[in-house]
Amino acid sequence: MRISQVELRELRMQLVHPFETSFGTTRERRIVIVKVSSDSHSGYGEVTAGEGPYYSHETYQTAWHILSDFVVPQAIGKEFASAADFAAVVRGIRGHRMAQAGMETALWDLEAKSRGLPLWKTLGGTRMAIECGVSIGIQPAVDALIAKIQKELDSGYRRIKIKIKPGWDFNVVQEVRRCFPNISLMVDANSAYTLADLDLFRKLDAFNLMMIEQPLHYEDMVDHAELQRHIQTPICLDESIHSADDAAKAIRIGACRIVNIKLGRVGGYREALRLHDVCRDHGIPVWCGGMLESGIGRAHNIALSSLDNFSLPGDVTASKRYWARDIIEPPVEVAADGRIAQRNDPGIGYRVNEEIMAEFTVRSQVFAA
Ligand code: OSB
Ligand code: MG
Repeated sequence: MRISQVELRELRMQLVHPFETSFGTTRERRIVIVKVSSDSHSGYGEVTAGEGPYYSHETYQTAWHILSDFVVPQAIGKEFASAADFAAVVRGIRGHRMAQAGMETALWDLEAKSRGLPLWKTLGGTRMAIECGVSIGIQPAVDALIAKIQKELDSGYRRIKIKIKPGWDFNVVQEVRRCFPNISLMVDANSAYTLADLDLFRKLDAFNLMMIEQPLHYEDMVDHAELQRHIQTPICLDESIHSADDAAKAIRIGACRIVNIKLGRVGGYREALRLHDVCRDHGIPVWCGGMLESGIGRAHNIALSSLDNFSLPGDVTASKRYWARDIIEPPVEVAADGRIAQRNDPGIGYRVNEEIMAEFTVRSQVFAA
């Protein structure tokens, strides 16, 4: 496939509910969408960078800069035998993985559509339906959190993840466990703690959590290994893992027992597949993280989650939890058993509604070969 055209769009989309983590609150998303076209087909990708440099150094604006000034010029007009060859073309670009992933994932969609196959099958996936959990942000009060958890359990979700931060941790988890003694429960700290908080994590061992996600610094592995030696609850790394090589090292030093995989954080499918395989080979289960994506990013997460080592429920949920109107058709739906079924249409398997996308677009640019 030869890339004849690339279109970048910046969307502005209002979340149905604000989402609060230890690094801040998001009410409105700015989302960069990448559409790559050959002479016969088009593929779509989503940049998962945030509005500000808080989850990672990237923002939607740095991604626009890196894509429009470097990634697109280096890839346009080129012939790709496979989307896996994209990495070699942009090899010189250091970091900015979310920007790169926007384009890389679009190429995978394009490749699958060119072959007339669903993307999940192109990736080698085997899971026809994926298990879903929810990530619940920090709430104004504990009773609001308890009510939200009940609502998500009633919808069928199979695992509850709650965000924690200093001041919203032990007491909250204790109360949630009191109300829901048997649910699959985990916490995500988004790097809000240090080894000085060891006592807190020791105390959390009492609550039979599935895992504690990214408790310590966003670039650290050494302190996480130290923490893991002192607690029973498995540590799951998110922010600290950018590649298969990172994961191999984290596993070698005992910094985690579970890994969260996000396409954007690792630069796209090629690295996500390698990361998946490294974890599988070491007996480390993985699950698919979420970044408050629109339907396009959501569809990619569903395809990725079809791989065999995605054996834990991911943060991949229904469109309506985030959006009054999504940009794909049909919207992502979760069955009463808490699963999302893979679709068998070519590529990401959902139709992108260009008209709705145009309504949300605040900036666009077309690049022709
Ligand atoms: O750490 O997993 C995270 C959202 C934005 C940035 C980081 C994270 C999250 C989530 C939400 O937890 C996952 C989702 O529902 O999309
Ligand atoms: Mg996380």
